[in-house]
Order: sequence, then structure tokens, then C-alpha cells
Amino acid sequence: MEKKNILVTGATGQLGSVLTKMLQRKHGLNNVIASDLKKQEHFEGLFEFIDVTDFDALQESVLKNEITEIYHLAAILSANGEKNPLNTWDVNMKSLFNVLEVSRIHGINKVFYPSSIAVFGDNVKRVATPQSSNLTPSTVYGISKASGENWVNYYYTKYGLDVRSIRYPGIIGYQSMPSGGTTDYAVDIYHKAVKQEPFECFLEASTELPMIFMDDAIRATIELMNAPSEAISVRTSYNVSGMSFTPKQVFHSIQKLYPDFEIKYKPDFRQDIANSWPKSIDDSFAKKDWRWKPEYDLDRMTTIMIKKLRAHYNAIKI
Ligand code: NAD
Ligand code: AKB
Repeated sequence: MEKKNILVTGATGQLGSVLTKMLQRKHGLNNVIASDLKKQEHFEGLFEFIDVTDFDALQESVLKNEITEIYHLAAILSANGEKNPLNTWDVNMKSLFNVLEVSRIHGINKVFYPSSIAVFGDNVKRVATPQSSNLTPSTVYGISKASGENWVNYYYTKYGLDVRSIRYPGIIGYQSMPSGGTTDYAVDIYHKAVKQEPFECFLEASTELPMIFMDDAIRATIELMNAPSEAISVRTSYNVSGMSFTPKQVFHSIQKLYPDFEIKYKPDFRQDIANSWPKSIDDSFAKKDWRWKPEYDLDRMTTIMIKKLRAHYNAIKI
């Protein structure tokens, strides 16, 4: 296998903490540099504090570590992003430009850039939203991701930089907590069920959104990054689908294991964001180009989430 030195930005986050471990398993502990503004308590492996909006800091790490591949995950997500829109734009775009420029200048082989279902807005078909839709996002986060998709396409077309991207649905996993997103409720609800606490949901019972189990999200990322370049026909960002459900449906799925579990609905500002997003995604390009196929539906995911979180909370004796 070709030797890679991989840099992950935003490696302490919900996705980054799990993806970093997977990359360490595949490429070796000494070939993956995790970076973020903050560090996980018991992090194992190589870690650097890098603010990705600082070009010099990023460049120094790339040169020192002879980086060949970058997974650029650092970002401010949809709900937090609305609290300070100009700062969100600044962080999300500046960090992306720094990654693209450093990659262009120093001949990085491959870059991964995550986009989101947040790129879609009111002007799309809400069910099985097509790959090529009119993007009119409702949040600054979505605007930054839609712009980012065009910029990665620009760097591919103009400079031949091999950037690959997925429009993730809401990611659900037991390994890490989400922060500042609109789909975060779908992780929190499992923690509350296992701790046998009632759950207050910030979305209405019938709000259907596209979601994906962490294992599927990680596998999609690795499969896209391993796909032969000539198979990749989408150089903005691929629609990828896992499952779709409402708060009421995930509640009922959990109730099969916790019949006394209780939920209350108290929608807040995140309801408007969720209302502007698709209910489900058409991922036929990903299926055709790199044979994408999700493995988890709602009930299968629920069984694993509950089993793993029970073990976690038993170990720390709640
Ligand atoms: P997260 O908020 O959990 O983690 C983001 C990380 O980026 C944080 O640890 C934060 O400290 C770091 N960060 C922020 N600003 C930084 C900076 N200037 N320099 C360095 N690090 C900085 O997010 P996540 O859920 O892990 O998402 C990772 C990526 O995947 C993001 O780009 C996000 O837009 C995308 N995505 C996530 C989801 C999801 O449901 N989790 C869905 C769609 C897309
Ligand atoms: C969010 O809710 O902001 C993220 C996303 C779908 O991009 N989870």
C-alpha cells in the first residue's frame, strides 16, 4: 500500500474523532496527524493544535509532517452558525481556502471536504432531492457549504487538485456527541433513553430529515476516497443517503426497547432550519459511480446505539 501522511482538521469533533481512529487503523498511528482547536481527554496518537484559519500554522504542519492527504472537517455547523453568521462565514470559508491553497502549492494528492444536506433550501423537491438541485440554502452554514462545493470543483477543474466531497445527512453515532447542529437531537434522544430520563425534542414530532449511522458515514467517506479518479463524475459534492425518519419514528423505535421512555416536543429556532431541508435524498450518482450502499436502517441503528450506550453508561456507573 502506498505510504500516506494524513492530516485531519476538526479531528476532535463528532465525525473527526471517529474518522481519525479509522484512518489510524488503516494507515498506522504514526501516519495520521489529528488537529483541532481542542483535544480529546484520552486521545491516542499524533495531535497538533492548529487553527485552520491560520494559513502559516497549517502550512507549517503540512511541510513538517510531509502530508500527502487532508481531511478538512473543521467547521461551524448549522444551529451554532446562525448565532454569529459573519464569523461562521469567515471560519468556514477561510479554513477551506487555506486547505485548498496549501494543497495546491504543496502538491497534496487528495483532499476530503464534507458538505451537507444544509446546501438545499426551499427551491428543491423535498422527497428524493436530486443531485443537481437549485441550491438556495437558508443558513449561513448551508451557504458556506454550497460555496465550498463550487470552490472544490474550481480547484479540481483549474488546478487538477483531487478534492472529493459528500453531502452528509445528519450523522448518528454512539462514539461521540454532535455539537451545534440541527440534527443533534437524534443522538441526544438515545443518551436520554439509556439514562432513563425523559427527552425534550427541539423539533416537531413530524419533522422528517435524512440521517445516516456513523459506520455508514465513515464507510462512505473511505469508499469515495478510495474510488478511482475516473469513476468520480461529481466534483462538487455527492448526495449520499442513509435513512430518513421523524422524531416520532425514532421515539417509537427506542420505545420497543424502553417502553416507558417519554418525549415532549418543544420546537425552537432549529425547526425553521429543519423545515428548509429535504426529507430524503436521491443518491443514485454515488450508487452508480462508487457503488454506495447504506447498511443501516432505523431499527438496526437503534439496537446498536442502545447496546453501545448501555455498555458506556454501565462502565461509568450512572
Ligand atoms: P463538530 O462541530 O463536532 O466538529 C468540528 C470541529 O472543528 C470541532 O472539534 C471544532 O473545535 C473544530 N474547529 C472549529 N473551528 C476550527 C478552526 N478554526 N480550526 C481548527 N478546528 C476548528 O462537527 P462534526 O459533526 O464532526 O462535522 C465535521 C464536518 O462534517 C463539518 O465540516 C460538518 O459541516 C460536516 N457535516 C457533519 C454532519 C453531522 O451530522 N455531524 C452532517 C453534515 C456535514
Ligand atoms: C447540522 O445539523 O448542522 C449537521 C448537518 C446535517 O450538516 N448535522
